Amino acid sequence: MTIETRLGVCNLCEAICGLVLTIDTDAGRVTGVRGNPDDPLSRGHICPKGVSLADIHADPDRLRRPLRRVGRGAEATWEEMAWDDALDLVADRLAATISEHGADAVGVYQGNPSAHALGLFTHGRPFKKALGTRNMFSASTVDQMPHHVVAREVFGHQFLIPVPDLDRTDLFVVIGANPMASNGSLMTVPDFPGRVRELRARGGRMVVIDPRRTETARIADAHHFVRPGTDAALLMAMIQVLLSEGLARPASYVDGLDRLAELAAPFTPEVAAAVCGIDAEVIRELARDLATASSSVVYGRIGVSTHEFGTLCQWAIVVLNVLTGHLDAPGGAMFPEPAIDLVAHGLAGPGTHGRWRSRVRGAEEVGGEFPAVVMAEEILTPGEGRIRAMVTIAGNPVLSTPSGDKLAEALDALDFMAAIDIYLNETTRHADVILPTTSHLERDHYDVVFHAFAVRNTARWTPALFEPDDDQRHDWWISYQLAKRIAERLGRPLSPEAEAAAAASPRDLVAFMLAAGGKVSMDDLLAEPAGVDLGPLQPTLPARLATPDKRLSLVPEAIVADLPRLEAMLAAAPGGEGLVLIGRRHQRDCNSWMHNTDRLTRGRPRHHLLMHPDDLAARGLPDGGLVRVTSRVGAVEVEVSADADMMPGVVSLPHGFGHALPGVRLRHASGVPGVSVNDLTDPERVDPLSGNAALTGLPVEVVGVG
Ligand SMILES: Nc1nc2c(c(=O)[nH]1)N[C@H]1C(S)=C(S)[C@@H](COP(=O)(O)OP(=O)(O)OC[C@H]3O[C@@H](n4cnc5c(=O)[nH]c(N)nc54)[C@H](O)[C@@H]3O)O[C@H]1N2
Ligand SMILES: Nc1nc2c(c(=O)[nH]1)N[C@H]1C(S)=C(S)[C@@H](COP(=O)(O)OP(=O)(O)OC[C@H]3O[C@@H](n4cnc5c(=O)[nH]c(N)nc54)[C@H](O)[C@@H]3O)O[C@H]1N2
Ligand code: SF4
Ligand SMILES: [Mo]
Repeated sequence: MTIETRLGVCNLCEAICGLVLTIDTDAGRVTGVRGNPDDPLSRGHICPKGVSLADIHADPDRLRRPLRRVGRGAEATWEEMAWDDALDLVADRLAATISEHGADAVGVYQGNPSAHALGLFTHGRPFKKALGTRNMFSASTVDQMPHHVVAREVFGHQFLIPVPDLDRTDLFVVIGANPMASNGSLMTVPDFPGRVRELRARGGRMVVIDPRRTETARIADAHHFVRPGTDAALLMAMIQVLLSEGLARPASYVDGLDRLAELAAPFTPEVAAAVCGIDAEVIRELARDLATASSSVVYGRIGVSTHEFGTLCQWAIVVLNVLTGHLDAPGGAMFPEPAIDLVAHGLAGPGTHGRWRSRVRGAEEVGGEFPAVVMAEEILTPGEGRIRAMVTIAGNPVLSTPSGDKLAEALDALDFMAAIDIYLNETTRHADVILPTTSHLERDHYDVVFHAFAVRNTARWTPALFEPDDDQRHDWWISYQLAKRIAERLGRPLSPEAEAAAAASPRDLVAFMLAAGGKVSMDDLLAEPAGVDLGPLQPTLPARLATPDKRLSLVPEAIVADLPRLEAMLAAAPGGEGLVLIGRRHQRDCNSWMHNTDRLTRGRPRHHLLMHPDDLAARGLPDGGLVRVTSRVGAVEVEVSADADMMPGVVSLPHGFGHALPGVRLRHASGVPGVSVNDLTDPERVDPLSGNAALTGLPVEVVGVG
């Protein structure tokens, strides 16, 4: 047995931890995984998921060769195919669909791991271009689309998103995020627990606003329960306090203060308190603390993005950081300067909105895509322009998008479906062909996406640890092959330039983009495999603003036009008797997949509905009993657990469960497949400005079963 030590990377979540792996090179097996203490960003951090990269690598259920489905549903069987045959079949069917029904008859859904896989990032475009469809969807509209809308409207570019300068802040206010479980999002922050310890050691404070006393709330200096869905009122009230008390000190390049004061005036702390459940005095104090701390930053994530007022919330968060004077200042909200800067190099456009509308409900295009919530209706509603073929790329929308059960039915109504995925699961089982990519330890990695959201500027190149088998293929090669074969069939072959770019390896493209950035070269990265430290975040405004006049408007019309809807919500005063449902994440879950590794699934089941003991008692429900949870669109039966950490009136189910489907080969160590919360979430509930699904704050009823 030859044991070698090599450096690797975990790209399962946004923390992008550097790893040290020991490998039995004869057996092609990982014998140990730990955090790399020399990594300038992750500093030795690792979580249980990082260790389980070894399980994914060894998993016999991970797909390595293309599969073709024979039969449907419970009767389906799967046959392996040769790559050429599989690629030709997919290209034939997609090209035929386009020729017969037009480009929009093909829909594409890109899932979360597309943002984490270098090859899908570097080579995704030619494939999508070859298809030419407007029916693009992604996990972004069940996640972070409000951030992009706000970035585009306020900073002039959809990817200019400031992150908390966590390592230097004195006051960190977390609204609707649980980085102790998630390891941070739109805030690449490996070792969140260690960084919070340091924050507190230097006398700083963390305040959490969340309808659940989360793992993050438990280590905070203060936690306030907020009624789900009402944060926009809370945030507006904090803005109102800063402006009415003369505490605002925005930078000289900021416009719109007077208009903002007018708009914020009705949202007094008393008005907000009545709906959000946080005392008016607490709201005032928090606003004052933000303004008077030597540095402070407000940060909000899934709990205020997947929200009926997602864009208003993310806008108000930016506005608060501007008003306190801590946007673009050390310890505030700052813009990372990645070695590959998609914004500076024009590699990504500034963002678009409303160029076209979806066929059935007329939802606006945002950033080149439609809301994921319209997928099922676009497949099922007859007529010109119906989606007849789908491609999913590293996504599991049956479990991750609203009314996933209905989407599953819709997928069966397609003429053809292909999935680029490493597992047979709830979504890919509907595909006619599954094209599996090499997986995490078998491919090179540079994090083009998440260095751009990191709390420290670093860069790192990580070569593949294992050679793939002869019959495996990289994601970028698959994308390129599909692009080429479809383009040929449609009689418009790729141009020589496009062909050259698409045929270049991700490594070549990274080297090229690094050279364009001029901060660090591929050679520098090869010489320092643990990662190159480019230092703490630096002020970059107004130079880096992408607005035409290099000024920042606090009151973009496209966003403030939504304030009357917020006022209407306040007037309707939610918060009656009914229960509302929120989600949750656990450190050992990874959205909807990885529930087949023993390491991550053993121990207490994590899929239960959590409910405050008083709410259980009021309904005469026993702790641990089976309950039926019903929403406007669906119902699930699941065990309920009493949990005093829940805000009364609020219940919680995690997403990504509900694997009990015929034909899906999953080994559940816990033996419990759980239920899918997205059989309850409602595709009609969206944040209208971004098209993002409003997953949180869903009205539900809970009754006992049996
Ligand atoms: N109710 C509710 N729903 C939610 C959320 C919530 O908080 N509550 N969160 C939302 C969020 S933030 C997100 S990002 C979405 C995620 O939604 P999705 O991206 O649709 O779902 P994932 O569970 O991430 O599915 C990832 C898929 O990619 C495959 N995969 C994994 N690694 C690779 C790879 O390297 N290459 C390829 N080709 N495939 C790979 C897996 O097998 C799996 O099929 O879910 C959203 N849904
Ligand atoms: N272990 C693990 N890590 C992950 C993931 C995973 O599935 N598992 N997924 C990754 C992905 S794709 C993402 S996008 C990130 C997400 O990262 P986070 O946003 O940090 O993750 P969540 O745990 O969903 O945190 C959302 C919080 O919002 C709260 N909340 C719900 N509704 C409301 C509301 O109306 N108002 C307020 N103020 N709070 C509310 C919830 O109680 C919850 O604590 O995590 C990433 N990291
Ligand atoms: S926090 Fe865990 S899952 Fe996220 S990158 Fe680090 S090891 Fe991987
Ligand atoms: Mo996400």
